[in-house]
Amino acid sequence: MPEAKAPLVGLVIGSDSDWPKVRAAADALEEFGVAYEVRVMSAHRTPELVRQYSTMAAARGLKVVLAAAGGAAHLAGVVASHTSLPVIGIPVPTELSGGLDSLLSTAQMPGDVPVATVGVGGGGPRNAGLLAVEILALADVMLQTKLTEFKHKLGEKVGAKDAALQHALQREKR
Ligand code: RP5
Repeated sequence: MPEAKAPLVGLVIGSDSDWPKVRAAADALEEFGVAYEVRVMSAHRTPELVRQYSTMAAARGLKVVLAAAGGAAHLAGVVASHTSLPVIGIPVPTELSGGLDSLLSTAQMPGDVPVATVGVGGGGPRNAGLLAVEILALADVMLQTKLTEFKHKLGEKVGAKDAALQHALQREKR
């Protein structure tokens, strides 16, 4: 059996209930072959664990931390308070205005403690994974090449959609 690669990205989630809502972040990392780990820990329920994990993250070889939480979502901010690694916050949708609480509590950090926050729901979690890939690609030529191909394919997909729409519109006119 091949040895598992050491994780470069840590994805921490406030609860196991967050996993289905944010696993697109992990899927994006998989797509680019980036090694990652997923851990459940809570800024409120297990504050000491969050402190230990964040403090040790860089020494363990992690390069980026993704932190997903919902409601009073302090997880990303607390992680960022204990590490100088880039932290990407993923606000998890809730019943309060679709997750406005999560969005604001993740994004509205005070100065000096940055958390790069992605959108709540929709493409947000996937973008968090992709942003982590882009950060890693700064020092990884293989990842840069994969990202270039990825962007190229995006362009092709949009081009195909445009062509299909033009075709459909022409048919409607006939
Ligand atoms: C937050 O509380 C978690 O990130 C989750 O979004 C929310 C609810 O957690 P559970 O009660 O489902 O464990 O800390």
